[in-house]
Amino acid sequence: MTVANHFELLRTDGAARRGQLTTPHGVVRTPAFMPVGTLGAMKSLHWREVRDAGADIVLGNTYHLMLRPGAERIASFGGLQKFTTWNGPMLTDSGGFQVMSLAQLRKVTEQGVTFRSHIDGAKFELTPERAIEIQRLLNSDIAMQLDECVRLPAEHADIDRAMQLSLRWAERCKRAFETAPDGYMLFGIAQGGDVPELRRASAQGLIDIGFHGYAIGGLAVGEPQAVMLAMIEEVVPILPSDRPRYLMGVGTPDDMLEAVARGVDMFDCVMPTRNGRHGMAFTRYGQINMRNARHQDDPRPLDEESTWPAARDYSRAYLHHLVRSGETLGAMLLSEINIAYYQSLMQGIRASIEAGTFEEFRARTRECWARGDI
Ligand code: PRF
Repeated sequence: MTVANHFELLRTDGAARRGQLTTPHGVVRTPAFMPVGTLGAMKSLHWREVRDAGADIVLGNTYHLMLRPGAERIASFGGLQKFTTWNGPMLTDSGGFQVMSLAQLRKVTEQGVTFRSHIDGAKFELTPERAIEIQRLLNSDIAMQLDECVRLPAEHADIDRAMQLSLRWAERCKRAFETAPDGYMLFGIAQGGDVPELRRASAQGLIDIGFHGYAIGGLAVGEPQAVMLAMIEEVVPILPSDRPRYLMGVGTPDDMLEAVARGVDMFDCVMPTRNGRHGMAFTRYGQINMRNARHQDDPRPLDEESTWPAARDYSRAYLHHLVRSGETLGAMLLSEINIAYYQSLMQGIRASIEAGTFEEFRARTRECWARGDI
């Protein structure tokens, strides 16, 4: 059965792609960065700020939301969009990856994964069918298949086993998703670690099943950036060019720029918000650690040319003081500044692809990062 397509490729520039994905809750301009609102909240930010910063779509997590407040409860409020007031597109991760990093006593079988909640030890089971059911209850615009991601480095046999299991789960997820209304999407996730032939087999297996979009998982899990980029280069040429490609859990601004240059359309990462809460600022001149004492008498803003007010209005000395004092406002300001930087980078990428000048944009952006903060 053919799978409906909600992605439109508007323009390419080299391997870089400018597109748009139409979801039940709105249009997503790609390349897109999805800020991570794991628990139905963007840590330290108002939804208004997330929208104003230029995000079209945000990410939520099956694992966290099934534990608290529970998928059925969110469904009774009309889904995540209504529950949270974020009235735009939402993608939800399927839970397997978070179970592996957070839950206790987890066990993977053919059937699915069983685990104990990291909150109160309660026992749960997540099968491919339940992962889809939960994401439907959340009213997620884009659901992800349940998969198993192995951390690198890993043995070939383990990578192979997890990749094959993920393919069987992909098939079960596809079947479970068949009753979803038109417009809602399910993405498959390619695994295969750092082994080129397993990566290709995974991508081909997913295409044979057929999805609305294709994610590349199992990367940024301990391997060097060069390996990650090499794996993207293995998978992208196999993927259908008329479907969106999503690199999961990535990454730094540099990772995203390089992945776009290789044909990736979507990203998500906790880095801008998490690092912001720890005193790190992302700017056009790279990452700046605001805890550093060199900022304590510095009257300059983080970036006087930024389109984001907080990056222009507050002195580095004040931001340094807030971070050092553990003031909530420090985490709030750096989180919004970082999300705004990530979104402005994506906006710059999109505009340059449209203008056919992505390579110049990439070179200029890299030069700026290399110059550093002076
Ligand atoms: N699978 C899922 N979610 C993920 C990953 C994955 O491999 C990654 C790996 N970078 C981040 N988030 N389901």
